[in-house]
This record gives sequence, C-alpha cells and structure tokens, in this order.
Amino acid sequence: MASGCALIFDEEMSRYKLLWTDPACEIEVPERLTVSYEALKTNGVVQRCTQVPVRLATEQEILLGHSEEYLEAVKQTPKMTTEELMAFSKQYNDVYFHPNIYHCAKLALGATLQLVDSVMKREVRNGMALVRPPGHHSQRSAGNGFCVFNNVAIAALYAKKNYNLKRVLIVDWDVHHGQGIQYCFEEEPSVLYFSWHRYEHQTFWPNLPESDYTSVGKGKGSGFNINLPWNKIGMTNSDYLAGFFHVLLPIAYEFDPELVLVSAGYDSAIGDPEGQMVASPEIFAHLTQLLMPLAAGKMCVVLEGGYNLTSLAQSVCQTVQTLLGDLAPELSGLSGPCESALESIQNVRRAHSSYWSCLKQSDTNSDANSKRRKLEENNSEVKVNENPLPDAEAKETTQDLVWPEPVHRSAPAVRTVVAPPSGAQVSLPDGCQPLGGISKAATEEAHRIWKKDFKDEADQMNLQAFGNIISVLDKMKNKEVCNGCVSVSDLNVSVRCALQHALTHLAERVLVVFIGDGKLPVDTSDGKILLIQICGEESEEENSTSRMSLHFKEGEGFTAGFIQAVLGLLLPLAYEFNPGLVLGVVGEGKWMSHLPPVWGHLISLLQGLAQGRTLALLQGNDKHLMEITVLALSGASVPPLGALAAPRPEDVEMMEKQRCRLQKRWSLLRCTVSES
Ligand code: Q7Y
Ligand code: ZN
Repeated sequence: MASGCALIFDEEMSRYKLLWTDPACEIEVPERLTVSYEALKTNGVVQRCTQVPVRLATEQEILLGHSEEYLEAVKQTPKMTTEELMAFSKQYNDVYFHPNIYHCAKLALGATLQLVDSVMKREVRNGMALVRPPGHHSQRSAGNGFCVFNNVAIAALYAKKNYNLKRVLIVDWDVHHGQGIQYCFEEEPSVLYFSWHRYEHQTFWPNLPESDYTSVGKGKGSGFNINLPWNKIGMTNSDYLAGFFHVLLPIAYEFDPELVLVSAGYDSAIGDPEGQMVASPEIFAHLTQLLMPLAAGKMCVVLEGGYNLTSLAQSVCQTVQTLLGDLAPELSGLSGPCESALESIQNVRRAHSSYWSCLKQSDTNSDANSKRRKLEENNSEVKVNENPLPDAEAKETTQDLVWPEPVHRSAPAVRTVVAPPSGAQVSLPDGCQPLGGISKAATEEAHRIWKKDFKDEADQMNLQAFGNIISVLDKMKNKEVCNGCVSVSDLNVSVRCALQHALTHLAERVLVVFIGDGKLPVDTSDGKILLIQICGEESEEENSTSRMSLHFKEGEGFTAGFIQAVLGLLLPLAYEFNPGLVLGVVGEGKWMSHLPPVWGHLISLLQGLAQGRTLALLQGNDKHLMEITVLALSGASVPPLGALAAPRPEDVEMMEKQRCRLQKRWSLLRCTVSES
C-alpha cells in the first residue's frame, strides 16, 4: 500500500503580483505562497514530505478545461504592457493579469497534475500542491476571482482520462463558491462536486443564484453537485463539522470515489478578510482526517484562496501534517451548528434526498406525523448555538481577531502496539509493534485492580489481559505510543479494568464504542463515560444521554446502515463529547462476518478524537478483524467499502429515533431546524 505525502511547490509561482490599484484584487499577494512554505519548513514538515517537482502544463492539458480562444488570449499576456494587462483583466471579474501569470498558471496546473500522477501511480499515498494562481473560479472561456486555469477541474478530467476513473470527488472548502468547477461538471455523474461557501442569500461574491443549494446538477449529473451555502458570517468549527457529518460524508461514502481532490482554500478560516468566518486552523486537520478513509487514502489537496497570512500558513500546516499522519489536535468547545447553518444543512439534504439513499428519511412513510410531533416536542427546548459574532460587529472585528497558535503535533515512532491472542501470527504494518513483556508496575496494577474490583471473577487469563491493557494505557500516557489493540477473552472484566485505569490515570472522559450483543457493565451515571453500542439485538428503551444503542441485522443493508450511523450519529456525539480516550470494543456475534471493513473505517474516522488515543479490545481470535484494526490504528488506509446498498427503512427509523432522543443534549446531532 502506498505511503508518503507529496509536496509540490515552486517559488516561481510567487513571481507575479498586482501592478495597479484594485481593491478587489489587492489581497491576492505573492507572500501567500512564500509564507505558507516557510511555515511548513519551520515546522519540519517539508523535510518529511516527498518533494515532487512542478512542471508546465501542456496546451493540450489546458484545453481539457478551456476554449482555444481563451488559451490564445491568455497566451498573449506575457508580451503586454501594464496598460494592456489592465484592459485585458477588465473583461473578466475580479482577476488581474501580469506578464508572468501565464507562466505561473501553467506551473500551477502542472503542479496539480504532477500531484495526481504521483498519487495515482502510488508513488505517494496523498499530497498537497501549493500553487498560485488558484483555479476554482475560472471558466471555459474566462478568468475569474484571481483564477486563470481551473487547476482542480482539469485535474479531475485528467485523472478520468489518464487513469480511467469512473468516480472522482471534489471537495471545495474554500469560502467562495467554485462556480467554474460546478459549470464544468454540472451534467457529469462521474464527478461529485461539493462546495460550501459564504453566500448570505446571494449578497456575497460571486452573487450567483446557481450557488444556492437548489443547484443539484443537471440531466445525468443530477445529484452530483452539492452546494452548502453559508448565509451568515462567523461560522464555527461546529458548523463546518456539521456540514461534513450531515451532508458531505454520507453522500461521499455512498458515491465511493476512486480519488478525492480538494479545492483547499483557507479563506474559510478565522481571520480571513474575505470569509469572515471563525473556524480555527485546526479544523482543517479534522476535515482532512475525515476525508482520508475515502478512496483508500488517495487524496490530492490543491491550494485555492486564503488571505490572512497567519491563518493561511497555520491551516496549510494542519492539512499537510494530517496527510503525513500526525495526530489530529483537540477541538474543544464544540456544540451544535447555529440555526442558519442548520437551515442550510436541512435544505441541501432535502434538495438531494431523491438522489442519495443515505438522505431518504424514514418519515416519508406512513407514521410521519407521529414522528414529526415527537420531533417537535423534543426540539421545543433545544438550545441553539449562537455564533459568537453578530453580523454588524463581525465585519470590523474578524480581521483583528487573535487566536491561539496551534499546538505542536507529532506522532511517536511506534504508533501502535498490539497484543494478539497467544500463539496467533498477526502481520503488522509500519509503525506497529508487538506489545511485548508487561512491566512490573503494570503487573502490580493488574493485581491491585483484580483484588479490589473482581475478587473471584478474574483468572490467570484475565490477569494477562489486564496487564496488557494497563501497559498500553501507560505507554499512551507516557506518549510512547498513540494507540493499541489487545485481544481479550472476557470482555466485561477487560472493559471494567480499562475504564478503571484510564479514568484514574489517563483521561477525564472515555468514549466506549461497543460492537456486540448483551450489556457491558459500564456505569455511565457520572457523565465521564459515553457508551455507544452497535449490536445485533434490539435492546430495551434507554433514557440516559450517556448511552446510545443501535441494532442492525446482518445481511443486505448492514454496511450502509452501519456507516450511516457512524457518520450521522456516532461521530457527532463523539466530537461533542470530546473524550481523552476512545475504547473500541468488539464482542463475538453472528454479524461478525460483515464487520471488518466497516469497523476499519470506524477506527480510521475515530482517529480525529482524543488525539488518536484509541484502545481496541477484541474478543476471540478473528485474525482478519485484528489485522484491519491494527491497519486503521497505524494510520494506513483501509480498503473502500464499495457501492453501498440502501439502508433498511427500519434501521433508518431506529437511527432517527436516537437522534430525536439525544439531540437536546448533543446538539451536533442536529440536522434540522427547530420547529416552533
Ligand atoms: C476570489 C477569491 C478566490 C474586496 C472584495 C472583492 C473579491 C472577490 C474575489 C475573490 N474587499 N471581492 O478569493 S478564492
Ligand atoms: Zn476563496
């Protein structure tokens, strides 16, 4: 499996600038690139990446996305005088030309295509191209919004053509709508385009009606264009995560891309004069992390906007460090999305509900009314997250905002330790080691917990498991390792031991994700434990907001239901809970044969939590399950889930019941506005 992260950059792309006064264009400066690259160097990131040289895009490649007339016109710009360049620029909207910009635009596109080649040839797993000029606004016959050639749109066409790809996902997290990409693929079902953007009901640039959620694509491409408009400024980490959990990720999983391209603009980050949003640079670590399990990790990130040099450089570092496998930083203080974001999320989900089975709500069937009534009751006292900046004040304040510098991130050389069942041979990926012997201290602690809590339940086998569990947790505490996987025979006592030790020595809050039947003996009454159970049997009604249990039957629709639960329920709950440790527990059960692929994805997606601290406890001797667990824990990519069947209606209903029950306490679960 491919590893490594490509970084593609050339200083040459900083050698053009605005030569006259134009307030609309003055923010697009050469320093955007040099400052970002310097930050990567300072953080030791450049040295850890695979340096891939840029190249000039060929005319044939440019013509994949642009008309001959436009190419011919742009080709003339290197010879123009400043006056001629000014006049030339005026035909387009908010773009400036310079004698060297044609050269740079060919390098920007060439760099993007080099990245696609490196990833598709498996020379690296993923990578980032740091380029100028950006691309997502440029159109077949027009430059627009600082963009000359549409780097990412052409990259998708190039990947389809040269690698015979049938499904490419483009995620545009820039704060502007990449209308150029939308126009390019509007009728194309092979390219799924997702963009969120500052919109403010069409009052924000580029002021297009087609940037709204109602533009879902045309003809065969219907359902393959997703616009999530932000109608207020001041959107937060919570709003962005809600957009991922409730819109992009479920659709992306159902689409099952073979390649992910990111139009990575950082004008959506805090401090940006254009975006006026307040999401922190660290959010990009999480957005990246959440996309990495798709397409077996094949992800090409390409710079678009970003005009606050500090915020831009920090955000670029967060992105590349995540591509390299560094542990995601903590996101604290998450809550639900604000009412305006919720409205947009609900609208785009509804606009796409006939195209994606993950969005088909169970309340389109007969008992919709009772469900709606229940929803109303539950929502009546939901507290709504007020974004910190009222519109009027935000304009003046967001640019002077100060925010903490992101904390240093690193990953220990040995990321994962494994204690397989005795005698079993498990193949271990890079960055992964056997746990080995148990320290004296861990053995003593195992005995202490046994004597105190278990008396006659524990035996020699459990004592061995206790020792392993305590060893792994101690290594996590000492930052020797990041996570671990331990084979156990008795789940109940092992979980109790792990919780007991973790809550006293490692974490204030533990998220327990339990896949299995029966009841784990876990006391969730003090709020320090959040227990999410996914099992094969219907369980009794719950009323605790510290527990959620979901049951799926084996067979058709299992994987679809499971992943929908993970994306739309488990992850929002987990992120809002913000645990210091994730305990992933798998018991034996008849649905086990379907579990490993989707469990691998679950473990990968959970790596954004607790700074990657996960302890997996696996019951029984399923070698395949242990291997996929270890693969995901080590940060390697897991195999794609393939095309998903529709989740079963009764499963969707069960999940929506849990959302209704829990969204009052956990507002990141919300994906609809309050009904009043
Ligand atoms: C394009 C862009 C690409 C100045 C407002 C001018 C400029 C719009 C172009 C933005 N205060 N609007 O950022 S990512
Ligand atoms: Zn932008």
